[in-house]
Amino acid sequence: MAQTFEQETLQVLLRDVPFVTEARYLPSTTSTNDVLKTLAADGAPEGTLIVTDEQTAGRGRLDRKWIAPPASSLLFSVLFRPVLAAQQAHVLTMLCSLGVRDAVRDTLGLNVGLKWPNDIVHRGHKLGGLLTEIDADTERLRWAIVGIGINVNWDPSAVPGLAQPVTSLSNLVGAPILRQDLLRSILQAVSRRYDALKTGLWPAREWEGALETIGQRVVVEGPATPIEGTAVGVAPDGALLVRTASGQVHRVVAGDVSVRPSGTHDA
Ligand code: BT5
Repeated sequence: MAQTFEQETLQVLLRDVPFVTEARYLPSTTSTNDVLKTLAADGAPEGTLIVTDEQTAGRGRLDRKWIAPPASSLLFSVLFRPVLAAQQAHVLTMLCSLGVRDAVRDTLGLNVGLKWPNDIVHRGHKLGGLLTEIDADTERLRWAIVGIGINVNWDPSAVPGLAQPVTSLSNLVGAPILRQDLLRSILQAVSRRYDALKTGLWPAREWEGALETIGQRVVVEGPATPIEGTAVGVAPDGALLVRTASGQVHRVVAGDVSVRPSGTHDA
């Protein structure tokens, strides 16, 4: 029987990417993170991948919405079962965002940057985001899901009410992009980087080097009083180091905070 386009794509992923153990394509779903959470709780193996063409409840952090017209974007989630403590989970966001960066460079010849803690950007314009969600006991993670959304073949710049300037890969390269090649390349890069992590190679310095945030004046807003200062680096666990006017360096952990350049306002 003839295979659908999606089945062929997924089989290529299973063949070419050692990390991917099971792959499922859903034409439309609520949120790939939500689907994978249910599978993770039921014991799905590390390397399970969910890919969709449309989300009816795509999410960012703090239940913010992730917007993507049908078939315009890469929308997928991958399951990790790493030997890590809960407070180390951010390393998975680091390695996946670096994997996206590798793949965009390798397949499109384009250098994208990152914005602390979970954005893919190009000169301050957001083109993708990662949503890492975990389940853990006191000792270690039971699972971590990294959901990735990337604007590929659409122009998001006219969407009202977004928190920062936005763009897409097709806007940047000036041509439509084959999403399946990019997806395969991202998963291959993530697979390589995850193997490296397992041998003890922590990607914090490389991630810091890719962050457009470093050197910028920032305001960190969260549950506590806002901190204003200069982003001077990241700690090995991914915490942002912000030096205030008094010279004191604050550690800001990824979580319920937003970082914006000083002098601008979040929508
Ligand atoms: C993120 O959150 O950037 C993480 C987005 C993760 C989406 C993926 S898609 C696959 C998987 N399944 C899901 O349900 N989610 C993941 P955050 O840093 O909180 O940013 C959210 C903010 O980005 C929103 O409040 C908007 O301002 C903005 N935004 C929404 N859609 C956007 C888009 N397509 N491009 C750029 N910015 C967008």
